[in-house]
Amino acid sequence: MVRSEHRITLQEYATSEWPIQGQNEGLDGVIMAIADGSRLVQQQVQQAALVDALGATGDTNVQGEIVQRLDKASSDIFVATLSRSGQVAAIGCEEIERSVIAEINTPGGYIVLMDPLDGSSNIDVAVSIGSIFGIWKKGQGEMVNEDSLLRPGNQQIAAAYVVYGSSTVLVVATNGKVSGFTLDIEAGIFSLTHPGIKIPDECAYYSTNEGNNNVLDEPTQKAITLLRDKYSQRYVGSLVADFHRNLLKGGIFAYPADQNRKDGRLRLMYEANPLGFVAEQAGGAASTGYQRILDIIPEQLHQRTPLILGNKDVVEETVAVINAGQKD
Ligand code: FDP
Repeated sequence: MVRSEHRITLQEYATSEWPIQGQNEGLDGVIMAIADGSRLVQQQVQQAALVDALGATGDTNVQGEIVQRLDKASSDIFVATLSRSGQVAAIGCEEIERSVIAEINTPGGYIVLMDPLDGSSNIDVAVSIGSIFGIWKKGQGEMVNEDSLLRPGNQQIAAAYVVYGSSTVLVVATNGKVSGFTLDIEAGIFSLTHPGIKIPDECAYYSTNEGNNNVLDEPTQKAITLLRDKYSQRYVGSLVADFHRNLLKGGIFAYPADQNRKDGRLRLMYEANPLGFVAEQAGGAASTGYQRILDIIPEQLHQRTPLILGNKDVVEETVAVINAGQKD
């Protein structure tokens, strides 16, 4: 296959774009560690069935969910690459109950919260899955402990996610800039393929689990019906893949609270916050239905939240319908 032109590699982009004006020193190291880890996870995802790595470990995670063998492998891979970068003071992870604090408390450094493999139910069936990362900077000289991870999303300085789909794409958002990089699997190099991502003004899709309709309250049901009347439905069932499509094509993802999940289904610190940050940097929005996701003051590492995410106008309209209904 003939390659059209020289593309900027992630490494080239990282050294020129991050750190930004002398700030965020070492952020390039964190992003490169995520890229290194995702290359290894991509290989495992691709090979899993051939090397008998599919299926469950037999354990459940802190939320009582079944841990897939690839969940565990991905968690180990990213903890290793992030720790090796020397830039990460603490890691919070969906698969690990307590946070992982670096042995040496460095004076600078970053705090990373991650869902190492999002979309567990799709692992065994060759459907797109991904990894999600929120990145915070710790204060100069600050010693981190477990509570240091409980920072609101509006303090993130960057967020990233990877989709392992028909191609492997890494999307990185920093202040005001969202860029996508595609992995050349043969060369093992990510190159810039999606510069300056902005959510299209036009909303094409809505993504929600319609099977939950009967357990939604009336205002939320009404909001979902309005989405159904206007847009096409696309629901992969991996948040990261649904979000990626909606980011590039225009769309809204909704996993609201319902009778069975009063606090919602998705995790605040390593799903909603990072993707909310990416959405906002790309011109979109993220809400619980009542509050901006990034303004939530977290209480627990693994807390859940309702999530309405995507095109700003459509998120705002949906939130307005939910709120109007509550006042009736
Ligand atoms: P999964 O449990 O398979 O990891 O992170 C939770 C998540 O997937 C999201 O990726 C996905 O959007 C959602 O749950 C799917 O939930 P439903 O099966 O209830 O639709």
